[in-house]
Amino acid sequence: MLYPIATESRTLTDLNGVWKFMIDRETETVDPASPIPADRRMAVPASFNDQTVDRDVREHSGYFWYEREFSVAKALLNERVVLRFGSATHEAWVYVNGKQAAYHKGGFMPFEAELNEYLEPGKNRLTIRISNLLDHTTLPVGNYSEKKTDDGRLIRNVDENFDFFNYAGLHRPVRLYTTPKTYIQDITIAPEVDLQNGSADVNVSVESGGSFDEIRVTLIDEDGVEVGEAAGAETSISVKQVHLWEPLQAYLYTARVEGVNDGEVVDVYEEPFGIRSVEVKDAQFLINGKPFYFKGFGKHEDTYVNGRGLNEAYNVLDISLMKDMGANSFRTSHYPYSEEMMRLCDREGIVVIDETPAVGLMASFNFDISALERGDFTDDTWEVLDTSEAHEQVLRELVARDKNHASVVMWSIANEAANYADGAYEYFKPLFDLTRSLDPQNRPCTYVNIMMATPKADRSSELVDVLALNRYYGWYVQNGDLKTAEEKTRAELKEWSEKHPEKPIMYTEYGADTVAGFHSPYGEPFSEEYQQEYYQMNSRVFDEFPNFVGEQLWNFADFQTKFGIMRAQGNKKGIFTRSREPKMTVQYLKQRWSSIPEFG
Ligand code: GCB
Repeated sequence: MLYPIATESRTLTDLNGVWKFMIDRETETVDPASPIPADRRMAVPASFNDQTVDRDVREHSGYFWYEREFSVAKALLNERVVLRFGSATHEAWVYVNGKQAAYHKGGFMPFEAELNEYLEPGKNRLTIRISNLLDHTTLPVGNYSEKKTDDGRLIRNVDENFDFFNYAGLHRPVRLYTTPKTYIQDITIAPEVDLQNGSADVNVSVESGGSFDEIRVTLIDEDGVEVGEAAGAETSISVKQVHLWEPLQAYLYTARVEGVNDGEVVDVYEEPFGIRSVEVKDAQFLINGKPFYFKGFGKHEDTYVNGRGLNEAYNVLDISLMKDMGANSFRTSHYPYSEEMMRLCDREGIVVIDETPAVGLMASFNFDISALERGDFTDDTWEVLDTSEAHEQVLRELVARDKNHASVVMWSIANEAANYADGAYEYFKPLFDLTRSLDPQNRPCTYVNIMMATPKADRSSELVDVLALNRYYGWYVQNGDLKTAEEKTRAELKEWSEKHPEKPIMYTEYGADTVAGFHSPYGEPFSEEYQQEYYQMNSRVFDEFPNFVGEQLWNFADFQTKFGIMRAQGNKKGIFTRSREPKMTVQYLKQRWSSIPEFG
C-alpha cells in the first residue's frame, strides 16, 4: 500500500484536527445512521487517553466513537476518492453518512477505503467506532475479562500482557486522497547491489488498478538528475556508479512511476528509496558488504499528552538525540511505528529493526531458569493462545507497507514469546517461512529472545538469522550484584556462541530502572550511578565477543505502563526521561558509542 502523497495526478486532504468523541458505555445503542451523541472533543492524531482528566475515559476498555464532517470539492468527484487511516488502535468500523465503508483489525497498520459510492454532495459525515479490546487472539496479547454490575451494566477489562500502557484511538493521520480512476496501486523496489563494480540493478515492479497502455519508470538521484529509465510493469534498471545508502549517511533516489493511456500520462507516483545490501554471513551482520555494529535502542511511541499518537517533533528530536550520542539504530519495539517515522529514518540514515505487535505471547511467567532447562516446567502458551491468524495478517501487512525502506534491515517477528515452551518451533516456523517468502529484499529475520529462553531452554533459535537477546542480569536477577551479573552475562554469551557459531549475537534489551535525580554513593539500584555501572559492566563483556554485533539498550526514554507495584508512573529504564532530559549514563554511552565505528 502506497503512502499517500500529492502529485500532478493526486490530491491530498488532511482530516486531522479536533473531532467529536465519546466512549460507548453500552447502556443504549449508538446508531451511526444519525450523528452520534458525543459529549467530548479529541485531537487527532493522538491517543484519547491522556487528553482528559476523567479516569473513566482514560482507563476505558471497550468501544468508543469519533466523528467529524468533511466535504469533497466537486472538481474531484470524477476521481477515485480514498479515505486512509495511518492506523486505528485496535479494531475499527468506519461509516460514511451512516453506511459502513471500511473495517480493519490490528492497531498499527494503515487501511483505506474508496469512498465514491458513499459520498453525498455538500457535507459528509465520517463516524468511526473503535475497540481497544485485546485478548488471546489479538496482537498484542491481552487478558480479557468482563463482569456485570448490580444495575446490569457490562464492565470490560483488558489486563495488558505486556509492559506498556494500552493507549488507543486514531493514532496516525487520517487523510483523503484522490487518484485517477486508473491508477498506480503499488510499487515494489528491490535493488541488487554489485559491490565490486559499484553498480546496482534496481528491480521495480508496479501494480495498477485498471490497465495502462504503458508504465514508465524513471530513477532520479538527489540532484534531480535522471540516472535510468525503463518501461513495463516489471523492470530492472541498472545504475552505474551507484551512491549507496549507508547508516548515518543516507542517500535516497526517487523512482518516478507514470501510468500512460493513449499517449497521455494519467497517474504519477514518486517513491523515495535507498540502494544498499544486507546480509548475515560468518556471524556478522553485513550492510553493503561490511560488518555493521548496531548502537542504539529499544523505543516506544510514547510522549506526554499524545500518548502513542504520532508526534513528529518528538520523532525529529529523538533522532537528533540518537545521533548526538553516536547511536545508529533502534528497534520498533513492540509494534510497527508510523510511516512518517519510517520515512524519516530512511532520510536520516537510521538503521531499523522492524518489529510486529507480537508481544505478550506468554501464558505464564517464571524466572526459574533451571526448571526450564531441565524441561521440568509446563507452559501451555501455544495451546492457550490463538494468535496465528493475526500474526500472519500483520506480517503480510507489515512487509507490504515497509518493504521498500532502506532503513529496515531486519524483521523482528515477535518480542519475548514463550520460545522455551513446547510448540514454539511449530508456531514460529510457518511465520518465518512466510516472512522470507514475502520480502522482496530478503532481509534477515529474528525473534527477540526472552531471558528464560537460554541456550538450553530455547526451542526455536535455529529459525533466526541473528540471535537477538533481551537480558536483565543485574536487574531482574542479581539485582544490585553486578559482579555475579557479569559472570552470568559472559557465561551465557559463551554458550550461545558455542550453540550457534555461525549466527551473530546482539542485545535488543538490557537496562535498569533509574529515577532521574536519584543518586547514591554506593551505586544502589534505581540510582543514576547504578544505571551507569550496569551499562559499563555489560559493555565490558560485549567487547570480548567478536560475534557480538550490536547493543540496543532498554529504553531510549521512560514510558507509560499500566499500574503495578513494579512501576512508578511508568517504566523508568529510559536513559532519557519521558520529556527527554538525559540521565547521567548518557555521557558514558555517548563516549563509548562515539568511539565505536559503524563498521568493524
Ligand atoms: C522486557 C520487555 C519490555 C519491558 C522490559 C522491562 O523484557 O520486552 O517490554 O518493558 O522488559 O523493563 O521489564
